[in-house]
Amino acid sequence: MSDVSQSLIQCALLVSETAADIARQCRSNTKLLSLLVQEKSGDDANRGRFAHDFKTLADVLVQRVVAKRIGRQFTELANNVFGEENDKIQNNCGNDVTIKIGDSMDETFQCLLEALDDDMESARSLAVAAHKKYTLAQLNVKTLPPEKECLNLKEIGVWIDPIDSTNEYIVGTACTENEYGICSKGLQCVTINIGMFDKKTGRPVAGVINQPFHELLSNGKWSGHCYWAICSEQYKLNSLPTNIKENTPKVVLTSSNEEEAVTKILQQSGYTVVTASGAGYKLLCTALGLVSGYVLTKNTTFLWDTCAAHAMLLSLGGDVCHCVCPASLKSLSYGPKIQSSNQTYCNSRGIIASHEIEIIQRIHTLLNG
Ligand code: 2IP
Ligand code: CA
Repeated sequence: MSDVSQSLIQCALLVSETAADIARQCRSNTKLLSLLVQEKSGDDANRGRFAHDFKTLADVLVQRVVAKRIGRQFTELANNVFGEENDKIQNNCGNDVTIKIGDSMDETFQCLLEALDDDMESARSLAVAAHKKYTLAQLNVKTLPPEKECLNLKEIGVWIDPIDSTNEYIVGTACTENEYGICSKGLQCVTINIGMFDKKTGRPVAGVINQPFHELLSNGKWSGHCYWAICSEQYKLNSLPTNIKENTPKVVLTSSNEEEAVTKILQQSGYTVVTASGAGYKLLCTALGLVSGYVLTKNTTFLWDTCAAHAMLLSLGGDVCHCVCPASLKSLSYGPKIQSSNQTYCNSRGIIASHEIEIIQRIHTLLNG
């Protein structure tokens, strides 16, 4: 298929696989990983959640690759693709290098060479990965998205979370699923999230989540899985399992950082409370129907963590709402990045997410009295 005929959701899904491949390569190359784990500072850091917040070359590179590919194929969107990370990484000589994806692989290679202190082999393999294009047939996805999604591109903005659960990504262990099919931590909690929203209404309209470390194969390599959804005026479509509502256990996911008191309230109302890492992963588990919902009372997630999964939950008839919000139940709303400070884009009242509005209403009442 030629790039020109791709829909935005197809493009996002395909570039999420390029991103997943970069994430897997950086993870499997210990040299790359140890060279490039860097602590975030100032407004960029998620201080509410981590005493030390890190980013890796994979975070920065993935964000640039996704933004470049979408902006190139859909020029209307070129200035409307936003991400969690800034585009700089410091090399071992202490110089800030701005990561740029060139029009040619060689330009990207030259840039990576500087970031990687002239490590030719690593720079070349990452440049090849950054320019690699997949076909839909190569993806591990349940169903393929439509060729036309009828979105008005002039009104769309995109939020990218290049590597969600960076801390689990750095630690790099494989985890075993619990009885609900959920990993409480580990590489399985890492997701790449690409969310599309309507700039006028603030509503998510489409989303892609790629889980690069979905399954550890017997040869020691990881295979990924990707998911997509559209929730526009014309379509409510997704690649998620069907009939999830009938089979969902009365389980709620929370952060390991959540307040005891919140867990108690949920338990007293008959919910089993399970913790897992990664905001994107917890939202994905909710969209997959593994749990009834995800509750967070803290200000530790951002628009890029929630936008893609929010579109998925809307496509199922659910939602993602503000949690600590006694006056009323309100959906999270999305807007473009106009300031550099990450705190501006924080979901500061926490979140309640579910594939069923009634569950959100029940939990909202429980927690807000
Ligand atoms: C993080 C990541 C964390 C999450 C935090 C996010 O994003 O998803 O795991 O905390 O809210 O902002 P928790 O695991 O407690 O849910 P990133 O890894 O992109 O910084
Ligand atoms: Ca994140």
